[in-house]
Amino acid sequence: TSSDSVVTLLDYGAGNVRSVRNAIRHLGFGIKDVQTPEDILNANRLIFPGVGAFAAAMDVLNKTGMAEALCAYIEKDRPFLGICLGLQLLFQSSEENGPVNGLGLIPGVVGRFDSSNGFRVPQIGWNALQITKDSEILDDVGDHHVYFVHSYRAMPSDDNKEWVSSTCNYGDNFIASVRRGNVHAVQFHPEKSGDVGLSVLRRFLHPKTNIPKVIACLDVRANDKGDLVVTKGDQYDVREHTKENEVRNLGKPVELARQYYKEGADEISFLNITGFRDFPLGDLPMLQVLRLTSENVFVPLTVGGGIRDFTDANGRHYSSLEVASEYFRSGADKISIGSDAVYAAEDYLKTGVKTGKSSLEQISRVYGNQAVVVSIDPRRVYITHPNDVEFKAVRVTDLGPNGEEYAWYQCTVGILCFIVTFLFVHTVNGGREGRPIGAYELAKAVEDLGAGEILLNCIDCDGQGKGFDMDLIKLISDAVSIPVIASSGAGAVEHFSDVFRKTNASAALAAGIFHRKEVPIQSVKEHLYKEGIEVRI
Ligand code: 1PR
Repeated sequence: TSSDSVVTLLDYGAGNVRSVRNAIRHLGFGIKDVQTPEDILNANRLIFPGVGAFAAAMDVLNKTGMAEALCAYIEKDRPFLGICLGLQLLFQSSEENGPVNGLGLIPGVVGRFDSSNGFRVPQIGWNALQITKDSEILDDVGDHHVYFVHSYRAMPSDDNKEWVSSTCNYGDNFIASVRRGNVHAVQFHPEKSGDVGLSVLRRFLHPKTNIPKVIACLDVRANDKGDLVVTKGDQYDVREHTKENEVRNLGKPVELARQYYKEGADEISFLNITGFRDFPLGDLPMLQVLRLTSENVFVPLTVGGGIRDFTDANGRHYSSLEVASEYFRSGADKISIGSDAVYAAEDYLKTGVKTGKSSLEQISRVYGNQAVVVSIDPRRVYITHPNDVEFKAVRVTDLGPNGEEYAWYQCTVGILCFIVTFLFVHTVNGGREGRPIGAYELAKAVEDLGAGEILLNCIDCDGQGKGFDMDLIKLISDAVSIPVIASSGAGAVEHFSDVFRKTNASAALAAGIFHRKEVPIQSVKEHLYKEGIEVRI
């Protein structure tokens, strides 16, 4: 477990914090218990579920030196979440068996509810919040009720108004939550407040990150009759292993894209892997697919395949920028570059000079980095020792066929051959060629050259349904700061939670399982949600 996925818990043993522990684990985090004040100072993220009585809690905190450590931690604006008494202790003092001094970070005195106005004390039950300022962790709460159990409460005043993020009415209009920078505290119990409570904890644990995306990918190509079909390869081989050897046909691109949009896909990618293709602008059907899809599919569309400079049979030169522009005009939000980005990265690494002339650089200069995806299509190459190659190697989770403990990931490009037929010269997709560059080197180089996102495939895993290549995805998503889309190998809903838990991928893409209707997109979303990973529902 990386330190990002561990939360430090301050449990001074005064009561039951089992539900808080369970909720944290349910959301996929490990727990480190505070033993010493240093543990507080070293925490990445600290949860303080105060339990028991105010005076007894302050007594423990003062005696152990934890009160001082807590104040230092909070004054440094380190991520903090106080719950219930964990909110009250932040105030100057409490009337509970007191007055007793608190940590003194927030102006105000914690007092007892007034039961004379007909409200039973303690407040034990569900109540709604009035959100008074942007608190981030409460973003999903809205009108939902949350669970309170307390007899004492802090009241909003001019002195503490910079802290108050929501109030609640129970006879008094009391403080339900506070927030300043990274410091949060809530009077209610998120661990007892159902889904909406879990969302509060989740938002504290995963601050400000984009929620992971699920992308449906349609590999599109002309079949032997010339119709555009959605196909799907096994390790990039898209032909049926029958006598006719035809291109596998899994449906019509526009129809499938619409269906995936309705089922909740966060993005749709079209990869034009058409074999016989003079050049993309001659490929009117693909432009038509984009036009029709974008009419009623309202999530981002990416298109890739064949984006490069091109000279046609009549000697007319088309720049990759013109090709991309045509795609954008037809409804694409992003274009994806594969082979041409490999050549650009190789040149850049050789010379150390950004010429500005590669497709990648030109398109990102005109349309912005966010519009340019680089598709990496690497193949795993096992080695016995990481120094056997000049490329970045990883220690593999599963050993190679000869017990090799390491692998590097060799980038490949589509090979174009020329076929002269009766009237025309066609380019043919003639398989893939390994290049002298690794996925790691390529990813870093294209980030430098202006790529805004990486679509990370893996030929070995493609179509196998055995899960993503975690070694590869970890390597690349840790190496670059642009978003990385994990692709190739999804076969079950668990593969998606795995990739988001164990790597820094921002999105996961699948093709086969969606096309073959083995796993609907909705089930993936539901599974992620159940696993405590936030998704767009
Ligand atoms: O090199 O710029 O012309 O781009 C070609 C594009 O086409 C690249 O993005 C490359 O990935 C893609 N491509 C080329 N040949 C194939 C093939 O299958 N023969 N498809 C191909 C790529 C891989 C993924 C696939 C995932 C998930 N397919 O797109 O969808 O592996 O599959 P799974 O969930 O079924 O495992 P250029």
